[in-house]
Amino acid sequence: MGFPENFLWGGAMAANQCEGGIFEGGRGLANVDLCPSGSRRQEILRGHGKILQMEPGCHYPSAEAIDFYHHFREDIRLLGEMGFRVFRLSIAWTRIFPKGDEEKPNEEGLRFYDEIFEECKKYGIQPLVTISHFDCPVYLIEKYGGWRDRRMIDFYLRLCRVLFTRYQDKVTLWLTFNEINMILHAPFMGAGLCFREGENEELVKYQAAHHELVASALATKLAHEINPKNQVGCMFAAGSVYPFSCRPEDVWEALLKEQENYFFVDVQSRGYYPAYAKIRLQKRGIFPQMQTGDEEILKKYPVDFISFSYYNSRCVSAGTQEMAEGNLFQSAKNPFVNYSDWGWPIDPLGLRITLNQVYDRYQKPMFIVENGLGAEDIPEADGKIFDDYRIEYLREHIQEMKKAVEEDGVELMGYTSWAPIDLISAGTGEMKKRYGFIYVDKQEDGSGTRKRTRKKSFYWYQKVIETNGEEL
Ligand code: BGP
Repeated sequence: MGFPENFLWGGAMAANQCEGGIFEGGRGLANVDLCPSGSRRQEILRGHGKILQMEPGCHYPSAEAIDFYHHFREDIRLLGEMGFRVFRLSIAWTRIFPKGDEEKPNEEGLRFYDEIFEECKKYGIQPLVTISHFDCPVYLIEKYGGWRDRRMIDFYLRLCRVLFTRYQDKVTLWLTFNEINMILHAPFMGAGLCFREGENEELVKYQAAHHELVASALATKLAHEINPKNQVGCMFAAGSVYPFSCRPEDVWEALLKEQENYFFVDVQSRGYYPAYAKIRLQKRGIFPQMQTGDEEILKKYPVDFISFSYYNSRCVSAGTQEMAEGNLFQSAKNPFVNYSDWGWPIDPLGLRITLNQVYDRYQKPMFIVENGLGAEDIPEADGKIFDDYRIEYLREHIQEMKKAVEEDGVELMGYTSWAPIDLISAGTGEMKKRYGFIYVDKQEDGSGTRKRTRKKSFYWYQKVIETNGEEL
C-alpha cells in the first residue's frame, strides 16, 4: 500500500532563520531580528528584557542567517534536485509591510516572494506558506504592544489579503501561525509580547492567543473567499506527553499538559473554547476578553487541516524528577529514550503515537511540517559530510509515520523535514546546530564562504522521495 501517490515530500524553513538581508528590499525590523545569540536570548524570547533596537555588542544571527535572500535560486535548485514536491517557507511580514500598519504593501517585498514561487514552479515544487513564523513587526510592538492588542487582527488580515490576492495562482496551501502554542513558552517570539512590571503575564498571553485565534479563523474565511482552492491549516508544536509512571497523579499531570497544547487546536479545528479551558482559565482569572461575534467567527471558520512539528515526546510527573530539554518545553527525563546532542529526546514511536492521537481527536487531514535532528556536522578533510546520525533519525521517524498511514489509517497529506538546508536555530540562535541535507559553510563566529554542499543525507532523502518512501 505505502504512501499515497500524491504524498507531499519536502522540507520546511522560516524566513527569519534563513533569509538574512534584513535591511534590504525596503524591509522593516521584526521581533525575530532582535533575538541575540548567547545568554540573553532565552530571557528575550520569553518576553523579559525588552530591547526594541539592536544593541552594540550583541550578535543578531537573523541579520544574515544563511543569506537565502541572495542564494534562493541556487537553494531551490538543490531542493528540486532532491525531488521536493513541496517547500514550506514563511513570509517575512516586514518585507510586505515594513511597519505593519501601512495601507499599501511594499512592492519589492512582494516581488521577492513572486520570484521564489516562480523558482519553485520550475522544479514542480508546490509552496506551503506559513503566514507568520515567529514574526511580528517591531513598529507594531512599540505602538500596540504586539498581539496583546486587538488591532493586530486587522493588520494581520491586511497582510493575509495581500498574500492571498497576489499569490492566488501560485499558492494554495497556507498555515496561519507557526507553533501557535509557543506563545505560552516564548511569548516575545510567538506574539511580540514584552511584559510590563507587575502585570498578569498569563492573562496577557491568553489575551494575545485569543487575538491570534480569531485572526486565524478570519484568515481562513478570507482565504476561502479569495480562492476556493485554498486550504488553510493550523500549526502547533506537538509531541505526546507521557506520564512518568502509571501513578494516577502522573497520568493526570500528563493529561493537563496535553490539554494546554491541544487547547489551541481545539479552538482552531473544532471552533470553540473547550470546557476544560473555559473553566480553568476563568478560575485562574486569565480568561481573555472576547467581543460579541468572536465565538461565531471561531465556530464558522475552522481550519481545513492540522499541521504540526514533531521533534520529541515529553514526559511529566506529579513529583520532582530530573529534567530534560526539548523544543523550548522542559520535560522530565525519560529513561527509555535516547537524547540528541542538544538534550532533546529521540522518540520515533512517539511520532506514531502523536499522529494517532491528533487524528483521533480531530479526524481531519494532517501534515507533519517539521521533524528533524539538530546536530553538529564536521566535514571531512575533502569537505564531504557523512551525517549518518541524521539519516538514522529521519529513517526511524519516517518508518513510524509509514506505519501510522498504512496500519493505523491516519490521513496524512505530507511531510516536510526541518530543515533541508542548515540555518539558524530558533531556540539558541546557533549556526552549529544543523538540520540540513545541505551544508552551509558558515561557522558560529560568522566565518566561512556560505557555499552549499550536499551531505550524505541529501542523496538518501532524494531516494526516499523518488521511491515514495519505499526505500528508507
Ligand atoms: C520549532 C520552530 C522552528 C525550528 C525548530 C527547531 O520550534 O518552528 O523554527 O527552529 O523548532 O528548533 P531549534 O531551531 O531551536 O533547534
